Parts: sequence; C-alpha cells; structure tokens
Amino acid sequence: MQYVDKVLRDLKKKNPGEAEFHQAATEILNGLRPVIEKHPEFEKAALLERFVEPERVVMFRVPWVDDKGKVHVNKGYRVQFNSAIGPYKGGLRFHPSVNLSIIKFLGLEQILKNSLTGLPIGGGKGGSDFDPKGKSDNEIMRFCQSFMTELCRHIGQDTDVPAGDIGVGGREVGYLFGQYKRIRNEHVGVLTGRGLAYGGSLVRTEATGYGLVYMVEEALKCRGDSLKGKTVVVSGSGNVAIYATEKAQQLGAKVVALYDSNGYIYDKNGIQLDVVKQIKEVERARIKEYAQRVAGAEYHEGCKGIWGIPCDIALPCATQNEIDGKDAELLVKNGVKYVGEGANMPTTLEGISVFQKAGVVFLPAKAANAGGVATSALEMAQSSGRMFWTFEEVDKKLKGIMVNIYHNMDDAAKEYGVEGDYVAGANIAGFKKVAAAMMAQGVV
Ligand code: NDP
Ligand code: 2IT
Repeated sequence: MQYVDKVLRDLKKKNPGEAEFHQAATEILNGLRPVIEKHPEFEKAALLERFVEPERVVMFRVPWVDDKGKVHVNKGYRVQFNSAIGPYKGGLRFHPSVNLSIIKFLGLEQILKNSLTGLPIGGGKGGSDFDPKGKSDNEIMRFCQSFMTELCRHIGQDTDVPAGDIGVGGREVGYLFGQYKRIRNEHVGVLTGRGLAYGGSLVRTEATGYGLVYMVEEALKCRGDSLKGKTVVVSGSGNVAIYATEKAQQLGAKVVALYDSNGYIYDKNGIQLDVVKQIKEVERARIKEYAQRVAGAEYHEGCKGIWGIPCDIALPCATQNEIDGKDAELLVKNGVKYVGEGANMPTTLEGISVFQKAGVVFLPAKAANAGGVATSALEMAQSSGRMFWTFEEVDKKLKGIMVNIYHNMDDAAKEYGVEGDYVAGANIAGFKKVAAAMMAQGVV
C-alpha cells in the first residue's frame, strides 16, 4: 500500500530521531491499511498527512526555585494534536525522560483512544522533563505554578483540558488548577482529575485501572472464562497499577507482583494492597519497603525479572516499551493467555507480534486504558452541568464504555478481515470517527 508507506517514510524524514513517535505511528498506520484501501478519497484529501501532523505544538521554559534558593529550568510541552471531534484532551507527564518524541507519541495515541470512548474529546498531551522524585511539596507547588503560568494561555474548558499521567496525580492537578484559577479568574473544568472538593469526579482516581480490568473481564467472558483464580502480574505501582490490582482482586484474581523503576516485588500469597497504598500513596516511598513489611514477600532489584514470573494475565501498567520481544517470549513460554495494556505503548512492535503469533489475547493500550480519559470526559460533563453523579453511577458508565470499546474493536477487526487482531481493530474503530469528522470539516 503505497500511500501508507509514503506517509510513514515522510513522517520519519520530517521528524528525525523521534523514535517513540515513529513507533506509535507505525503501529497505527499499519493497522489502518484495510481502511485506507477502501477509501481512496482519504489520499486525495491528504488525510493521513494531516492526521500525523499536530495542529499545534507549544514548547516553553519552566523556571522555578528550589527550597535552597537555587534556580532550575525545565522544558514544558503541550501538543494539541487533533480537535476534529472535541477539545484537545490528554494528560500531563512529569518525568526526566520526557521529550518531544514521547509527548507526540502519547498525543497521537490519545486521538484514537479518545475517539474510542465515544465521547466528544480530541487528542492532546503535555508535560515536562521535571523529576518530581525527592522534591518537597513546596518545590512541586512552585514548579506547577510556573508550568501553569505559561500553559494557561493555551488551554481552556472548551479548548484543551489536561489531566494527570506519570508523575502528575491529585496533588499536582490541585496546584495546577489553583494557578489557572488565579490567573484566569475562572472556576471551570479546565483540568480533570481534580479533587472531589473542587469539581472532581468520583471514580476518576480508580478509572484507568478499573477500566482495564473491566475490559479483560469482558474478553474472558466472551471466551466462557472469568478472572476467578487467575494469576496476574502487574507492572508499575502507581495510579494505574494500584487500581488495576484492586479491581482484579475484587473479581477473584490473585495479583502476585508489582514494580517501580528500581525493582519488583513477588508475593506468592497475593499482594496486600493496603500495604502498597500506604507505601506509594501516603509515604511516596519505594516498593522495596513492601518486602520488609510483609512476611514471605520477595524483593528483586531491577524490573525485567517480573516478566519471568508465570502468570495467566499480564497487565503492564508503568511506561512505554516495558515488554520487548524477549520478555513476550518468556511470558508466552510460561503460559500467559491475556495481555492488557494499562500503560501507553508498553509493548514493543516485536513484543506485540510475539503475542499475536502465539494466540495471546492482546488488548492494546488505546482501548484497554481508555477508562481514565473516558471518566475525565464524564468529569467534564459533570462540571459543565454543575452537578455530581454517585460512585455507582460513574462506575456503571465506565464499565459500559469499556465493554462497548471491546466490542467495537472486535467488530472492526472482523469487518476488515483481521478477526482477533485488536491492534488493528482498535486503530480502525478509533480512526473511523476522526476521519469522518476531518473529512466533513474540509481542509483544516
Ligand atoms: P504514576 O506516576 O502514578 O506511576 C508510574 C509507575 O510506573 C510508577 O510505579 C513508576 O515507578 C513506574 N515507572 C515509570 N517510569 C518507569 C520506567 N522508566 N521504568 C520502570 N518503571 C517506571 O503513573 P500512572 O500510573 O498514572 O501511569 C502509568 C502508565 O499508565 C503510563 O504509561 C501512563 O501514560 C498510562 N496511563 C495513565 C492514565 C491515568 O489516568 N493516570 C490513563 C491512561 C494511561 P517510579 O515511581 O520508580 O518512577
Ligand atoms: O493516557 C491517558 O489517557 C491519560 N493519561 C489520561 C488522560 C486524561 O485526560 O484523563
């Protein structure tokens, strides 16, 4: 297919060195080949060229002063990728590895993820190479205030609505919101993941992890199976990992491992989540502590070893490219049957191919972790309506959305002759609506 090949070739030439962006674009455009074949009008309208080029990229300086009076400068980013179906929507990541390539891969993924939710949200992403680890609350606050002092010119409740991602949780969203309100004099739903006292939604904290497990549960149900008694390995120990573990446990699975960037814990008796929450959410300490507090639990330095633990279900919930081809082969050899991506792009292209060839049910990130942003859109709806739904109401909507996404990608894969290939199915199902909106809106 010459058109797709040409767009990919040009993208790599025009955006040199952006390895993560190339990787995400390759996965997406390869998945879209059957659709592009059916729609020659897309090429005439240069639809793919427009789709892979962000509408706007904002890059800015973030100066801040630490507790000792030393001045630091970080890079700030907001990529407003696509607003065809709604205001830009997507998280902010604070992590030292952040660069333009990472923000662009996340933004591109977000367009299709947000479309899959069925809600009216476009795609965007932002962040900074700021490292929140080891910083005091005051340093975090000053950094967030400086970041928002620039960002607030570019966002708005009907323009662009950021939220959390790695390194950005409730505390950071609170500081960011406070500064936005102070400068703009507006108390509006301009960020999601807000605290319940100032416009947040119930279930947003749990949403990504819960949503992931709701989708895995549906995939199991469609095969006459369930989570009961299944052994699960979850990577990461942040927001997504913790609430994926919680829901998996509630539904009868046994989660035996978690990690942070230093090493992993293995607890053959099943992870005690209250201990993890105390360490990670309250103390902001390292996962290593778990093995010191729970008898029988093991801690191992380094992350990779986690994929050697035999499991039925693997839920990578930390970061991109955590599972490469070799890790995937090891998981398959040890009997993994389902992989649900809680993180964004946690599996390399080789890893995906290993899983798919082995017949593993592979639920790709843009579908499987869409529960977070879907619940963000529900938060936006509640803010606009100036009302709140109960936990049960939001949770029910979240579950309905995840089940719906599963069937939409399953149906799309069948319709385009690639049954069971959920990577293609999710890309196709997400793209159709964005393409229709872009075609209807002319050359913009
Ligand atoms: P958190 O910051 O809460 O947690 C991140 C976790 O991943 C931590 O345990 C962290 O360990 C670990 N981690 C981060 N980078 C690395 C790395 N390079 N190597 C090993 N471990 C690493 O983030 P979230 O839980 O919010 O996000 C996790 C993933 O889920 C990301 O890919 C994010 O994009 C994705 N996601 C998040 C959503 C949300 O609503 N929050 C929604 C959809 C997707 P350490 O503490 O040592 O850094
Ligand atoms: O990757 C993601 O979907 C997120 N980090 C959540 C985005 C959001 O706007 O809630």
